[in-house]
Amino acid sequence: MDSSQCPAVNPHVQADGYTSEMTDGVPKTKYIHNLNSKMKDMESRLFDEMVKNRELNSTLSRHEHMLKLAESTLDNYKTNFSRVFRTMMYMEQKLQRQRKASRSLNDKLSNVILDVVEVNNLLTRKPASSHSKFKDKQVVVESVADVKTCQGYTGESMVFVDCEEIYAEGHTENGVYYVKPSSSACPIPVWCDMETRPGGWLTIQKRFNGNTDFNRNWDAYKRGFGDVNMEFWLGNDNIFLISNQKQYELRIDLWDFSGNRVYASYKTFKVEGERDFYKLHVHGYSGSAKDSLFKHNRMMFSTPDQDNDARREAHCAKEWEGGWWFNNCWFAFLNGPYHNQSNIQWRGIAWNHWKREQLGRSEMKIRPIANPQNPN
Ligand SMILES: [Ca+2]
Repeated sequence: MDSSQCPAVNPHVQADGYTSEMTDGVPKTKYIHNLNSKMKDMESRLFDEMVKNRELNSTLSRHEHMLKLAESTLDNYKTNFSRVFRTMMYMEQKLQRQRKASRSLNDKLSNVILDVVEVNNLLTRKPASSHSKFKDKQVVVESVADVKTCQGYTGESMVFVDCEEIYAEGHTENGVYYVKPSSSACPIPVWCDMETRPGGWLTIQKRFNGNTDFNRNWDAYKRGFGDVNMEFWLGNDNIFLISNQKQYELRIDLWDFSGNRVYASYKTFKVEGERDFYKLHVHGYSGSAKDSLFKHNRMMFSTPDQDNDARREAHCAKEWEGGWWFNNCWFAFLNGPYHNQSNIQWRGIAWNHWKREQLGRSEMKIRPIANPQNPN
């Protein structure tokens, strides 16, 4: 048979139907089949990745939401913390104010307790001296602190708290009388000036001849010294007790060596107790001596052994040899050494606004204000 008559056989088509045309050494049909297979595989994996991506996006969204919630909570915490912090600061300030108020109350309470203790100390009693006849005999200044019992005192005079009450009872003669300050248990001898108008002046200091030494220390000025009939200092404790039982005025009489006399009057007078160093309170000057005491108002008492003055670089009481309410150091000074002459350099009794010389006599005396509500 003629080969040309035989059906044509495609040399690239094999029995399984694949053409034998080759691509990259693989029959083309098989190559395409492989590609399709790979494509499907990739599509499948792409689909899986898309699913995973959606899940990741969903997770991310949840996390973002949670993060926002956390931020919001944190903001709330910050706000609350600021509020709590401000509250704490407010409470701390309030606590500090309360502590301060508590300290102030404690101080006041301590002062009250000290006052009570001080008065109690002064009320301690001891036997008192004779009380029958006082005039023209020596009567030593007696401190309330030294009076242990009131033995022998039964008379009416015991009830008088100052010379003004004695005067009001008709005793108009100058002299020594016993008065019992209202917070004291026993009487003390005092000199009552009944002649200086309007009468009833209780004398707390008197000097006229220099026989009594006024250059003394704290304890002597505290208790008082001298003879009530002569020269004396009544004692800071006594002055404290008497001047605090009512409202008192002060009168100071001064004489020079020629017998000239002036006076200084103050509407109010009071001294504080020992724990306040017998601080002086004196106001409302009038008189003929001019006011030399104003610089001594609110000054504490100083003695040669206690420097409570306002002059830092000096000890006024030691320098001027006497106890007084020194400032820096003085305009008025009535307790210094007695010089029996006018002497500009050394003056123990001095009142600068009257005369810049030693004075011959001085008296300090107090009486209750007639009408405390209207002292004028
Ligand atoms: Ca000083």
